[in-house]
Amino acid sequence: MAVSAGGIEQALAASIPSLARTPEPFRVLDAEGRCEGYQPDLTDDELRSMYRWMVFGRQLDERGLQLQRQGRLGVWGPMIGQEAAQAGLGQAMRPGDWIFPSYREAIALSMRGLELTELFAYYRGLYWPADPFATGVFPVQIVIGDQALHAVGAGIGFALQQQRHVAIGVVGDGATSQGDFLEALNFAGVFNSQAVLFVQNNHWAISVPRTRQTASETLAQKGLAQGVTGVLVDGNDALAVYAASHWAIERARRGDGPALVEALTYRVGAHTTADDPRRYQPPEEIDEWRRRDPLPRMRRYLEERQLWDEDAQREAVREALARIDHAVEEAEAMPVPTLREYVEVAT
Ligand SMILES: Cc1ncc(C[n+]2csc(CCOP(=O)(O)OP(=O)(O)O)c2C)c(N)n1
Repeated sequence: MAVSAGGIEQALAASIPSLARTPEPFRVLDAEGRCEGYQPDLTDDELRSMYRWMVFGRQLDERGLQLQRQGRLGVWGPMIGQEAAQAGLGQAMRPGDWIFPSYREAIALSMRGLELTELFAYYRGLYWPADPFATGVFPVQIVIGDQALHAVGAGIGFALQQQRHVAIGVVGDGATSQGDFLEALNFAGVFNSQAVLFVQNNHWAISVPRTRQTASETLAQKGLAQGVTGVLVDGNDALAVYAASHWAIERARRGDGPALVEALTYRVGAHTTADDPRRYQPPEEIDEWRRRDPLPRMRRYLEERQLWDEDAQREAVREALARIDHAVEEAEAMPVPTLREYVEVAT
């Protein structure tokens, strides 16, 4: 049954007080992709576009791994299994918002306007050619958790300048144990930063499982002690992630406070191409999460609403591969910069 636009967010807002405190995440789609009661506040085109980005991410991962194995990329950090978390977040951001990412957010960054050529150039060991002020996409952060500080600082800047933009810092579960992340949360609360910290809880920080990472029952509740609203959401449910992110981002934009969104998902692939997860990840755990694959879940929802079919799927894959091939070609044609050029870019 279709309910009024924004129905999901009303339901979400009603459950906010408990969402950081219980281990039960906010969810819109059931495991079969059925929508439980309300329809999202998104047009048919937006829904299709979100899913196309998820398909793009899946193709990009496959190609990224191949390119690294062929020696054409230095490293690749797969995001397989985390596509819904990223597409939901990317869809909720607006032009003028800034994103401070880790190394596992290619879908969200592409949705915000980062050219894939620029990402490939970076992973080929060139510099970061993208202008963050043109797209709002800041360079990939390798130092775990630092980007939380940058996002919160930018969010304080937006507030001071009375600009209605929001800064989003994206980190993994492991990053939430870092001092930088916890200090960022504290500053966010004290200075009412127009920031949202978005945690992709993929259950592993390389070989350290979530259970050994922190005794906190949820990561979202880490915000509560700092006066930062926490929201726990099913990260494999693109519609729920969109609703939670949109709610948090629009609230921060109004100056009503920062938020910490925890998207519960799973790292189905390796940490990076330099890792062998077979040495530590239980195969039955991977199998269990493979069954919760966010792509078929979203696809079934779209098919049920007659917004998707086999032809659309074929076209989405074709479009993704064309985009990727074009970017590979462009990145491989980029000259290796001289030392002087490196220094000029860095300063
Ligand atoms: C300050 C710091 N310490 C350690 C590392 C090495 N390192 C790289 S990735 C990683 C795990 C991060 O896990 P998580 O935050 O959960 O993100 P994920 O890789 O799972 O997306 C670590 C410890 C680093 N890059 N920076």
